[in-house]
Amino acid sequence: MSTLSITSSQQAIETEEKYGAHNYHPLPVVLNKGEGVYLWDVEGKRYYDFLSAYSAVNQGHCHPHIINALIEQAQQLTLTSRAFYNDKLGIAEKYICELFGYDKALYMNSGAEAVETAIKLARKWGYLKKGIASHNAEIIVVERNFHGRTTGIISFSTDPDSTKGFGPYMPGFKVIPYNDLDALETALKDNPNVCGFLVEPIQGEAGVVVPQEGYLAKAHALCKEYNVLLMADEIQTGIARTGKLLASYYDDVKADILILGKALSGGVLPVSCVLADDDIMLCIQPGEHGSTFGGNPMAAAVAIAALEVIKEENLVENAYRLGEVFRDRMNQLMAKRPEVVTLVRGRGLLNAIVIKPAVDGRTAWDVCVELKENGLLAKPTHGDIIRFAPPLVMTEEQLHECCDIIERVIMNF
Ligand code: IF1
Repeated sequence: MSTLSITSSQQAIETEEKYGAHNYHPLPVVLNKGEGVYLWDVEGKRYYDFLSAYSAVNQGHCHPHIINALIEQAQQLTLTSRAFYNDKLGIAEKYICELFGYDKALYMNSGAEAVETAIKLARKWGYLKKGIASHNAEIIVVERNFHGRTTGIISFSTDPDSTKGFGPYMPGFKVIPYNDLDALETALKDNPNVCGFLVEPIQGEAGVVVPQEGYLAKAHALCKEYNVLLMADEIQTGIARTGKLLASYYDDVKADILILGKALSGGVLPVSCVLADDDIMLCIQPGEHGSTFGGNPMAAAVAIAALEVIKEENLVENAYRLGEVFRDRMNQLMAKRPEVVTLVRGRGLLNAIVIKPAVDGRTAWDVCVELKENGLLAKPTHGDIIRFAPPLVMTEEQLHECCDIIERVIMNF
């Protein structure tokens, strides 16, 4: 049987339509090359990437330092499982612990796996250290959360598309409003069985929702008061995306459990990680948790290289500075077309604009299709919100060129 070769975008779309699950509705573009801030489609057209694979490609597509680390390790040793040691995992654990200031790291693969790991860790700590009665641990989460798509994680989602038809749901979660400290205090005061508060410092999927100044710091103080672990999901907001190494740093918060993923590998392969200090992390003992590929030598080598790029190319500072330039341009655009752009929000290079549907029914999706026609790739979320998240390696000149494209499309919308 000959292996199919894709020679046109249409052919690729038809092939996926016929042989692939229909669990996504992609923008009609078929990509076959990425480099830095650019993507190319099968026909050779070049685009600016303004999604970065949902902030997994902060370092830019196919970053040479990361790719070289992958190639070198792939030719040496790819996988041992954790049944044996390998000579890369310890280095990657030390590197990430020292970078973020924790005693221990537990590497997994997908972000959802890391969130599930954090849930198990918080529950175990609740039973062993807080004295919660077995099977009674509760974790507080917030409305419009997004932490992944496993049956456990969707159990506490408030998005019908994520939950409908996938029950029964895992118990042990309480949903409160985001950015509401009174609701958090009430939930903590009412329930001695709470072991954790799982939250995104900025809500990504909800549409880049930035909480009030000091929200995370005050939430952490409440968690401390009630002996509850703050579990920060920085899978999308971490690794320099928001103009700080972690979005938590806007509030000078060091979460009790830190959850990373996506750009931890620069988009090269799935690498995620849970960090915590010994009194929490050592609640999980040998044989109680794991994964075949978790912490494999390639993931270890790639994670180190991906984090080195963030530091060596000053991507935190670049994201902070270009984020201000971008929001300034978008606010100017909103002033010109307030009947189209009704909101601009974000931090660093994690931003979003809200699009008012046109009288003829055209929506944010149609804006994104038009942006694609003009050489910029972005995707709407929740119908009217367009998330803009370019790779953090973008130059100011490239950013202005992208803003010119967005402005041209919005002015003609
Ligand atoms: C999809 C959303 C973004 C995440 C946070 C955990 C995970 C994610 C804060 C799980 C993953 C991805 C999943 C992907 C699209 C994308 C997404 F639209 F789904 F919600 F970015 F906002 N915590 N987000 O953002 O990590 O298991 O995917 O590695 O499922 O469509 P994962």
